[in-house]
Amino acid sequence: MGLGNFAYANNSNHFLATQALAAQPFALAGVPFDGAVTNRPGARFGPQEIRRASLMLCDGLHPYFGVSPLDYLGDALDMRLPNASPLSEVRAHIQQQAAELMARHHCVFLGGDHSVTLALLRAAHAQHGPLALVHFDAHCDTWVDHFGEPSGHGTWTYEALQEGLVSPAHCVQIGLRSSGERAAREYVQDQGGLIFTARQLRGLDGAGLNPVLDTIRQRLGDRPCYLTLDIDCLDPAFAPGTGTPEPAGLTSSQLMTFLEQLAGLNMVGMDCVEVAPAYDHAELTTLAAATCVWTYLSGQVAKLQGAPHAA
Ligand SMILES: [Mn+2]
Repeated sequence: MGLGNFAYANNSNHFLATQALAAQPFALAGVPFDGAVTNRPGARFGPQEIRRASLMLCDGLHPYFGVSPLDYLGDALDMRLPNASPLSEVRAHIQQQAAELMARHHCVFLGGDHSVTLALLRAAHAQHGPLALVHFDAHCDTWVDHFGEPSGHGTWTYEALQEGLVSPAHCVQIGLRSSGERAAREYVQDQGGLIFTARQLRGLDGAGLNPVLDTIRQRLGDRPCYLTLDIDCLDPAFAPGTGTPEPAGLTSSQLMTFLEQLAGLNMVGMDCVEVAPAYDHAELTTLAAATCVWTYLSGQVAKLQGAPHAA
């Protein structure tokens, strides 16, 4: 099978995978931390199960982009993280390890809960300056505290904007629908960014999403862009294995349309977070996550190759 899938590459005894990473333009890394969740823990097991679910994605070309990312991809395995230290210390570890990888590769990180994204954005910002952000989520993640604690998996977007990591006008949130006070739910819009709620996107798919996609492309332009995918943006029918599921979410095909059609943005990195395999059924969630990561990587490899769907 060769270096046939993310799972295969995750075998640390696999000589080809470990040797290949150094020269590969793209790298995958797990961030197995879930110490900042509000509700159900378990996302620390996301990386290994997403890799396992990638097994069948690796036999051929992506159906839209017409490429396979595997010849361009190495697996940096999972970050070594403390899991009983204050969140600020965990994030410092994540940032340092992410910075080292980002200096050498275009990276995709597998969470972990969404608190890890703040550390990843700090590393990306150090390299690229204020970023555009495409943020798929059921939740706004702009709460100013975490149920009395200063930070958690629902505060990172607020913190990223406060720290200037993300340019407010170039921040777009897609799929929001959870309960919450107006000030938090509409914070990004109040700062000048864009929000497309799950309700606004109901019934829109394929070409029906073109006006939304055009608006996003025009707004974000060619600014370095980070994409963060909280798997709970999907309806629990498509992704039940997550800590904080919210009914009436995006469909897999809606999300795939976004990922395909936004590939032409100036992407500098991605994460896929909040996959909690213990709550999954029939690998629905890990398969969705693996397919999303594969689609993102295929889109970026297509650009590298000058393939027709890259724009
Ligand atoms: Mn989130």
